[in-house]
Amino acid sequence: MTDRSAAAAGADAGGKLLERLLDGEPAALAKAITVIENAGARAAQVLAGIQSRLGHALVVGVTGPPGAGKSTLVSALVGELRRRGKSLGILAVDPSSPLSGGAILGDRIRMAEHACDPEVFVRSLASRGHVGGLSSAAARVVDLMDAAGKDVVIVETVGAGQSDVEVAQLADVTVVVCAPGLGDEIQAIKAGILEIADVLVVNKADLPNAERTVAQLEGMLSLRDPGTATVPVIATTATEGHGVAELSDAVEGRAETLGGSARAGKRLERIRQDIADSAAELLRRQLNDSDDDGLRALCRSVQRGELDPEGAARRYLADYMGNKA
Ligand SMILES: Nc1nc2c(ncn2[C@@H]2O[C@H](COP(=O)(O)OP(=O)(O)O)[C@@H](O)[C@H]2O)c(=O)[nH]1
Ligand SMILES: [Mg+2]
Repeated sequence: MTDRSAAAAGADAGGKLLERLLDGEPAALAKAITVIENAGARAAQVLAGIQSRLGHALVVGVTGPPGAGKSTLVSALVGELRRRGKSLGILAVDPSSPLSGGAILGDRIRMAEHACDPEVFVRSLASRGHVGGLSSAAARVVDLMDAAGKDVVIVETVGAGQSDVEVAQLADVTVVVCAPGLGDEIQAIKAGILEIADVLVVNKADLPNAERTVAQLEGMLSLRDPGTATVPVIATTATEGHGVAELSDAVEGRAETLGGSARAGKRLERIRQDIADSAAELLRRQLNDSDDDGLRALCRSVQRGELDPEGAARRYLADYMGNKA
């Protein structure tokens, strides 16, 4: 095959894939996710092709400490939202898992009850090998699920610091889950996680001390925003489905309060962040590979004490932008 006919065949295959993806075909969605995980020209083509079809899905982030019952709760929430007629995409993100390609076994088992439902699409992402980092890989998978027509996309992440905040940036509504008797649950929540919560859940309400945990959280919230109760605290027993309808109401209510324009604004902010990340990455690569005279001269200036590294960086950027932008 000549280069040109190979490129044409690739474009055709990409075009068909895009069409099938936008029709919501589960196999095409799975294939498209693999394509964008592998990056390359075809990935760029798929990502460009979906941009005008984004913004339909409500993106719900679910985070909290390991063992709080997030996956069990997500499965119960999926059941409730299916009864409300919604189609769903679920993305489990585990920054600590070295497994690739998506088998987070426990989560798979917990989602098994939805395995035969074509309106429920489940995918896992592990930490390894994503160009541009885990959170941007997750954002792209969410976009694909959105483009495939899912009404709600749920992103579950283990509460492990930075990942929570990144989920919050990805999500329209962020649900923070904790459980009584996890020991450090309140500690984890104090460490910034409260700031990102739109809805707080105390799961395992069947265990002792659940009410006390609810009261503690409500106390912390009222200290933060005296007189306002914008973040509801909901007790659930995910294993029994208790409180799940109330949680669905809270999530859907929050989405309504937020409105379409706020969600579009969040999306623009995310795109801005993606562009900034890509620009920083390109510049880093350019600098690492660079052997240009300008950069070498700046190094010598720093060595002679004429400039500090930040000043040199500013000068390099000014020259670089002047010449290339
Ligand atoms: N008693 C009780 N156990 C639960 C509840 N929800 C989940 N679990 C159990 O807690 C464990 C951890 O659940 P999982 O969903 O994997 O938590 P995750 O790590 O936050 O995703 C599992 O053994 C669940 O069966 C609940 O409401 N009550
Ligand atoms: Mg889980």
